[in-house]
Amino acid sequence: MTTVDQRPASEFENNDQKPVGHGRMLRKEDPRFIRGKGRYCDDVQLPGMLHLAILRSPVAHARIVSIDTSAAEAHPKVKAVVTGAALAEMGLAWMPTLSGDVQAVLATDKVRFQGQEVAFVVAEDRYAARDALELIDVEYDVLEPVIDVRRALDPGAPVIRDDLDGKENNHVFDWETGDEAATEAVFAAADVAVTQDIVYPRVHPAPMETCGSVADYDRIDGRLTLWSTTQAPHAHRTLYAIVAGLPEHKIRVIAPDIGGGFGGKVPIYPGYVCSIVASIVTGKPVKWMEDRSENLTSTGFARDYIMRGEIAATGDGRILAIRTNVLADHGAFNGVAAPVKYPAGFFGVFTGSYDLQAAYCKMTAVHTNKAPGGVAYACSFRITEAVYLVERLVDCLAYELKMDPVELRVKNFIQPEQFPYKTKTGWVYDSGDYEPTMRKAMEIAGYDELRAEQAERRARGELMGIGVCFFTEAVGAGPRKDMDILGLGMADGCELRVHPTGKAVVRLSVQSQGQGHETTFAQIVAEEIGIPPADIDVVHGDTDQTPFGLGTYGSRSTPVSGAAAALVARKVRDKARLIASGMLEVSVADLEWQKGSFHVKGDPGKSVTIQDIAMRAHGAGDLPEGVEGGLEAQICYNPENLTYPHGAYICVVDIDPGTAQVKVRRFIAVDDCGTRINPMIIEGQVHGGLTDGVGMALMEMIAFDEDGNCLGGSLMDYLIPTSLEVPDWETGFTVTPSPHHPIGAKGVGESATVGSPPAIVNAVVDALKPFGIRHADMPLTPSRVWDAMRGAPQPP
Ligand code: MCN
Ligand code: CUM
Repeated sequence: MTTVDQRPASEFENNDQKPVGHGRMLRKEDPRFIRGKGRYCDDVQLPGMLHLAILRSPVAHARIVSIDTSAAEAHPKVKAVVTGAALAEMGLAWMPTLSGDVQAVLATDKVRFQGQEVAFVVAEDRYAARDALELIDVEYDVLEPVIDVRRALDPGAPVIRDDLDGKENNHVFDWETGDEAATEAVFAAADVAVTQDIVYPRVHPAPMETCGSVADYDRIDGRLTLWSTTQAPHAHRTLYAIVAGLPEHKIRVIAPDIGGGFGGKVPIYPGYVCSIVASIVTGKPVKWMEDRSENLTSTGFARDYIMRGEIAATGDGRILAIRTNVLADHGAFNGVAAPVKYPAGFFGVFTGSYDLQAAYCKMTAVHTNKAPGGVAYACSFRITEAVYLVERLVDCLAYELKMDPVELRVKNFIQPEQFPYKTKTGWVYDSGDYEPTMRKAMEIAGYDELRAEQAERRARGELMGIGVCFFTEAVGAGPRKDMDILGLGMADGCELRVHPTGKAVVRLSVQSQGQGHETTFAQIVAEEIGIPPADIDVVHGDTDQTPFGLGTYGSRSTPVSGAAAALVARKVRDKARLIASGMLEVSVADLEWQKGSFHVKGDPGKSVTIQDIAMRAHGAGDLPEGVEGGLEAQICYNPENLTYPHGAYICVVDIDPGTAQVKVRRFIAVDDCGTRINPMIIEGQVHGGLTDGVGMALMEMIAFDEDGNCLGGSLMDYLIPTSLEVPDWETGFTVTPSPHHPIGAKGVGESATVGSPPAIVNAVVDALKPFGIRHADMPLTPSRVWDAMRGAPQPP
């Protein structure tokens, strides 16, 4: 079923059919955030707490000859200095990564990227810990680094991972999907085939809050409490139990308020492990907080894909096949969060929103002497890269066919009656109705008028560009049979308790980093059981207080935990119905539910509210036979499939012909995430993601010099956009519910980050059409645009 709601947002969102649940409710968490009263990791203060600082490698590749810690140990405020050798004695020098590789907690043999953890100091205060780092003397024997990813597999390239048995090169994996032979046959017979090399540069999620942790190991009862900046507290707890050998029931992981994660807080970082070790060694609570440079140079990067894309079509613009070859730079340790049986989100959607005859992808990942990472930054497991590839390729094809990019897309859309649609790589898109979404974006933009204006401006020598992107995402990992992290299945628990007075607490396994879960999950439950959202408390981010689940990433909270919350509320409602039948002395079949109360069919005057029922469930007196006291339930939800949100984005840019500076004049984003729980929060998610897109398309890149020095160690060098660089966003929506989600909702948290870079780059390339340019690589800084205008070769 597909509904394209054409009413203005305000009307839809204040629909009086929805008095309790879904709607434009202000965020419950904001009173504390806007008053500066959030409780972040660095706000945790414990009696006797010590501070930890990490010594990091100044070079990208070197053998450690010796480490002298004696001067640091002599510092009057220093309590401990720990090196990799000391960790090795405890069996803790290496830890598993999310991809089943291992990563050094502290380097023992070699350093493999600039910024790698080499030793740590624990001291009475943060300043003393930092000062003492300078007293540690490390002798390095510098080795040739591997920086250019294209050279990583050259014969004779230095082997980075000589720690791994029998490793003789820098190869990580080869993965493929689709049908190579069938795709080749379609290409061979096609009228047109276009090939384009496309780079998605290494970028950083750059959250406002850097990473950190406070570990508190209690030597008396052997319990470890860890406050940490994590997007996945339960998964982390299990991994700590496995790595450190601590019993899992004695570990409590708390993710307090988090100042942005964007994927960068999915992995376990060495710093977290160091703080745990430090607390065990000293018997005191130990805090570790990164500074900005440490965050930018050592925590999980994103993207870094070098792609060769090919697209085949008929002469009149019927797209037949897409083929791509990807070279992925995974850095020194393979820390990509990829489910064991699920190669990459890339494979799920690189065929885009189009009905193809064949597709094939081959991907090779390699090690380089750069920081590990790979999941981060609103990517849904590399969907960002896939959408960029296909949406750039379609524009390259439009360029060659001299077709309008919208017309070409619409002509090839998967049609509404084809859903559920099985792609040529075997994934099933759950629902979609693409053309109305595209038309709506064109309507808001005034597409035809914009093209007319562009023609006039071009005639005057002005550089105006209009860029289009139409994306389909796959978000909401599981189901557990297909997806896991290190063998932990991707399903989510949820628990709901209604207290005697009718107030409720819902406990989630996912954890918010700014997405407003305290509000939207209260709304989901409110909609199902009729208790107002203000009376529902959302508890999350504490393994002692919440059921097991795999955490927040891949925009999975709404698709997975949101479904769990709706279903657990329905379970409670079912029990409430039994109790109501006793209270009203009618059979269950004679009861009707209406937003918070049961009434007798045909007699609305005879009714009980959910609050009455809650009191009865806990109160004196008999309940119907077989009904236990209390009003609560727990479930574990295993999604049937991913959800597939889509969107149509149109970007308008002007380029200054004298300075090559790109200005984003307008940006229209029409998103379809199925049923919308809180339209204001969705808008916030979209605004944030669009701003991310301006950053990646025009400004951001983690660059290295040939020695492997990271050139973007501060926000002076690693540019991120501010309100000055972005236009007033123009948003719209359509609603195509997910058929398998209990309330029809799809995820939206990453949509705009995924969909905006191709729209912006397509707009810039469109503006540069008079120069005969078909492609230019991000970030489209003035110097790159200038070079493109002058026909200079692209940088590597
Ligand atoms: N929502 C809704 N209706 C829908 C879908 C979502 O009202 N149909 C609401 C949700 O209830 C939730 C928010 O929108 O409050 C985002 O929901 P969802 O799409 O399920 O995504 P998650 O909550 O799982 O958030 C993760 C996603 C990811 S993976 C990244 S990366 C990212 C993003 O969220 N990181 C963020 N947005 C972020 N926003 C902030 N402020 N900070 C981050 O770190
Ligand atoms: Cu890939 S960033 Mo989000 O999925 O946490």
